[in-house]
Amino acid sequence: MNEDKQQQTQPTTPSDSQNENIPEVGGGFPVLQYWAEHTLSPEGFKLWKTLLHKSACLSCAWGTGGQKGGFTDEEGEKLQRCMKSVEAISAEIQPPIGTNFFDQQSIEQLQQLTSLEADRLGRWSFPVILASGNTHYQKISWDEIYQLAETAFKTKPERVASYSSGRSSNEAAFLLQLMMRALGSNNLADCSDLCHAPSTFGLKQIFGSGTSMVSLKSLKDTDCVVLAGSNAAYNHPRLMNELIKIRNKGGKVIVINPVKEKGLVKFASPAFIKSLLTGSEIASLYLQPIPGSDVALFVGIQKSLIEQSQIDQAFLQNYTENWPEILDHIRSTSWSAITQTCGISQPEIEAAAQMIASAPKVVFAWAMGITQQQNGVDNVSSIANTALLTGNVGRFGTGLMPVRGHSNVQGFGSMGVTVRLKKEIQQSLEKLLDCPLSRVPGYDTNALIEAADAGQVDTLICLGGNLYGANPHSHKVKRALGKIKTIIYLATKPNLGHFHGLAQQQTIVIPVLNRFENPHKTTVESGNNFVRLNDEGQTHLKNADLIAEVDFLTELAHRIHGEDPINWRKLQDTKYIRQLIAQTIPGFEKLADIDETKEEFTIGGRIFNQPQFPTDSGKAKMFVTPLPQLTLPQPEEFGVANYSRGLVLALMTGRSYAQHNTVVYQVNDKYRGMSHRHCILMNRWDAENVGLQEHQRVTVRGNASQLDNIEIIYGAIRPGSALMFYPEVNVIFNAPVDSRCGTPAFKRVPVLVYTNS
Ligand SMILES: Nc1nc2c(c(=O)[nH]1)N[C@H]1C(S)=C(S)[C@@H](COP(=O)(O)OP(=O)(O)OC[C@H]3O[C@@H](n4cnc5c(=O)[nH]c(N)nc54)[C@H](O)[C@@H]3O)O[C@H]1N2
Ligand SMILES: Nc1nc2c(c(=O)[nH]1)N[C@H]1C(S)=C(S)[C@@H](COP(=O)(O)OP(=O)(O)OC[C@H]3O[C@@H](n4cnc5c(=O)[nH]c(N)nc54)[C@H](O)[C@@H]3O)O[C@H]1N2
Ligand code: SF4
Ligand SMILES: [Mo]
Repeated sequence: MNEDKQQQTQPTTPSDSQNENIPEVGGGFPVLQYWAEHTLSPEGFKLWKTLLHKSACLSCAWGTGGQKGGFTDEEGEKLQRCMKSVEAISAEIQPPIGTNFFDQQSIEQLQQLTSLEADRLGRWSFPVILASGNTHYQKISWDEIYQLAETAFKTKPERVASYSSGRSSNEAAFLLQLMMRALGSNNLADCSDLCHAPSTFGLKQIFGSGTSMVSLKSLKDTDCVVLAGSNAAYNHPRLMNELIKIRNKGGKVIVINPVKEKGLVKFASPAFIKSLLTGSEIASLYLQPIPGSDVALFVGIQKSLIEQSQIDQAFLQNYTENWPEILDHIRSTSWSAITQTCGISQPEIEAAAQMIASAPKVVFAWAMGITQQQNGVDNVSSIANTALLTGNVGRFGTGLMPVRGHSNVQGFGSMGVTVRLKKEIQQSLEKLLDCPLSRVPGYDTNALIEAADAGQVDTLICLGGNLYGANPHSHKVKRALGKIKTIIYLATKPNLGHFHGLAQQQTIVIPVLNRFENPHKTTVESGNNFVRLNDEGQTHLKNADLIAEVDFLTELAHRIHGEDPINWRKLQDTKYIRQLIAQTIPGFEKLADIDETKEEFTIGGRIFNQPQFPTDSGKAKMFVTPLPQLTLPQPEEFGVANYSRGLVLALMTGRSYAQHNTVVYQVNDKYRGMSHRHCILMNRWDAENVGLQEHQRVTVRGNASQLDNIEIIYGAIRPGSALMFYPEVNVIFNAPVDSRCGTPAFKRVPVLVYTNS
């Protein structure tokens, strides 16, 4: 094993690709151009209609739209809709898949499609089945579906599982878990297991509450944002408006990211004319640590705060537990261990500490760079410790803010779609169902794949998402899903999971209506804990045979469970589901009469403007965060017999500019100069050190398999690390998970990059 390179002698601000087409700033005119092209195109009318519909944006959890109109945020600010929203809507308003399409396309042919091609097939518009031995998906009637599904659910409860993705409504999510728990199964895997589970787990054990504690209003009041492991310029563009405003009033933004993301250096926001013309500076300080090393960096910041006598001793004494242990750990961790682990020099760490100490109010925000690590929970704890040491929690304008993913992923967790159900919810569900819930622990996503691979799952229902594409080690996932007897996918659009994630006996795809087409009112929850009400809508898919998720789930539950103690069919009116939610889920009381009041609201008990927390003692409980031991395998360990040039790197896998998770909208990433999906972003120094060059084609090998013909692109990325796009890259590696919450280490994948030529 070899230590990650220290790179003290290497360039810390590496040069970009020589491609002169790369924009100088993130955002800007290309965004407006995209808006114009789409909103003025033949589909423009449908697009505008949807943008103006009273429903929350489909895309990310920053949350725009709802009752105040498509362009308004929860503070009533206008012009808050980004291009990602248009991208998501454009994909949903595609024409339907033709009724005889599957007669002509065999499953083998469909398996050749790329993610983008699969999405471009159009909308699912009639239910289909692929039975074992058949080569083509075939149309199937609703009666047959319910019969097959009912039979499939009549197996041992532990052998039934669900997986879900956070785009469906709170109502559908609540029904899903109620149906599963009524059956006696806690197997409620969810995309959050692959995403922010370490945030939820970490925050819950420290503060007793697992979500962001910062409201949008409070964020607007802060003086400093620490943004770690997030590429908000791509994935939460409207957060950029807040960062610009914070900088404009003299505040600071500290970015922590091994990649110097263009839009986090400078961003041109279409919301402000001046910003659009000249671009706005975002990062006041940009630190590029070694992937996976954030704990070391935060412990370094804490050490420097102690050395500068900048910690808030009174706050620690009054409002936290375990602080003496934390101080001991920080003091006994040497500067050399810190700088060697994270690769950031002591003066840079001290500058960050100074910036945090001198800001009256600091918000700490993070995303996947922090959570998708083997020590993701420690990462979150180390950020929380930094906030607590400086008294930046429990006060307006301060706090911890995980930047969530899918537009309703947080709602799924609140609704009880989780393997770690809150005690209060468990008790109220037991009352509702009039029986104890099963005590058999449920499968999270990683456990689900393992259980399926061990032949322990008979039936799987997927409420959205792409279980196949989202997980590491695609071959293994395919094999595991192939051992499940029945898989039922509820989906709006086709994705690779529907063609590769096939069950042993039957795979059924149910076409569903999305949020803005739903005949029922629904609700969702943003990452800022704000609940939005979505109005009823209509689909453009005339003569198609789609169903609302709630209608399918209630009918299925009725067939499985009968009418007692829940009258499932009555729940087809979503108003009654909201009443059950209001009864059973703490903080959602206002949902009981939201149909009448139309009042969107912030969930009670989540935003802390006082340092009192829902823990047993009322204090925040601090956790020691050991420094990670970051090693990379030797080249020989990859089992490649011989190669002429190559090196081992820590690969980060994530999103390009134009994709939403496993769904690719455009092949190129113009802000990183990657013109197609089969590129690896590398540092020039690394490449040239072993005789590789930009644009050369290489093989990238992980611990599961390899991808050939990958083009090297130079980027402003930390030496020793690289970046590639998922879902394609998921084929090459099996990732270790954080044992506390099962989240795979997608952001630190050891790979051998080599060539024989
Ligand atoms: N347009 C668009 N919007 C989206 C999504 C999308 O796919 N497209 N997906 C949604 C979802 S589900 C999610 S979870 C979010 C994802 O949003 P993000 O978390 O912003 O997305 P990622 O691309 O996974 O990675 C974020 C950043 O982490 C950095 N990083 C990698 N490793 C490390 C590390 O070890 N330390 C630090 N400090 N940084 C690191 C990467 O360089 C990258 O800039 O976005 C949501 N919004
Ligand atoms: N290597 C690597 N892998 C990763 C990640 C990474 O950074 N690197 N990130 C992980 C993260 S953060 C996440 S969240 C997961 C994402 O994993 P998933 O959530 O499982 O995947 P998505 O690609 O978001 O799912 C898209 C599909 O959802 C369906 N869909 C869209 N809207 C609706 C709806 O309203 N109802 C229903 N029923 N279906 C709908 C469509 O069929 C669409 O094709 O991927 C994870 N995988
Ligand atoms: S920032 Fe997120 S929620 Fe807001 S408009 Fe953009 S994609 Fe939608
Ligand atoms: Mo996510």
